[in-house]
Amino acid sequence: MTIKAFIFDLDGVLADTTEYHYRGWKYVADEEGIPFTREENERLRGIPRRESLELILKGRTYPEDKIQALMAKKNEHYLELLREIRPRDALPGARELLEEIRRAGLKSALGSASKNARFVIERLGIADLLDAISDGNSVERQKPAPDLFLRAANQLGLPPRECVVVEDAAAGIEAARAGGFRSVGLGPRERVGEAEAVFPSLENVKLNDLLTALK
Ligand code: B16
Ligand code: MG
Repeated sequence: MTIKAFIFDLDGVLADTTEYHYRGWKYVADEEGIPFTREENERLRGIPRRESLELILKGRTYPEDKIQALMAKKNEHYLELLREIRPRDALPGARELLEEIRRAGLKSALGSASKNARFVIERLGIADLLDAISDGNSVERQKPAPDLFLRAANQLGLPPRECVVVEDAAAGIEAARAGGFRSVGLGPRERVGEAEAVFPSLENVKLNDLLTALK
């Protein structure tokens, strides 16, 4: 089956924002006196804001207004850290691959759980290389539901089997498979081993490497 498009996750695939998400949540967790480590943050990859907070709270029950306040505080802190984000913060290989995909006449879309995705791609200077954008504001059901990627494919006018989802999170690979997409995982096999093909990152990865791995 011909591959006509790639749907990229943002955080951990195109943008080096994982540490900023960690620091945002760490700030909130410290204020609440809740232990929160980098290792625990790893499990929040691809997980939307509210579900991330629920995982951090580990069964502690807070009233709704407090939940809203903590999410707002994390986001404020995250946005503060993002003020410094520049084109050089695109992950190695990301821009080159987007450019190569465009030159080859294929399409690229964004499929990110983040509500800050548009801001980030503008700041990275890659918005013009994306033909469609689906983000945390676009659908109700987030990853591991396939809705975000299905919407992106729909925007591109392509069926899922002609689109490759590129993801760094287990929840994202699960979403890709649930939607009938081809899949590429970035990172350790323990995390993204369910993908059809796995690479450590996009560094030095050419379009042809992806197409060959998916044959
Ligand atoms: P926000 P992705 C995800 O983005 C992040 O991996 C995850 O850590 C974050 O909690 C989620 O976006 C929501 O982000 O708070 O900015 O709406 O990996 O799907 O691009
Ligand atoms: Mg991600």
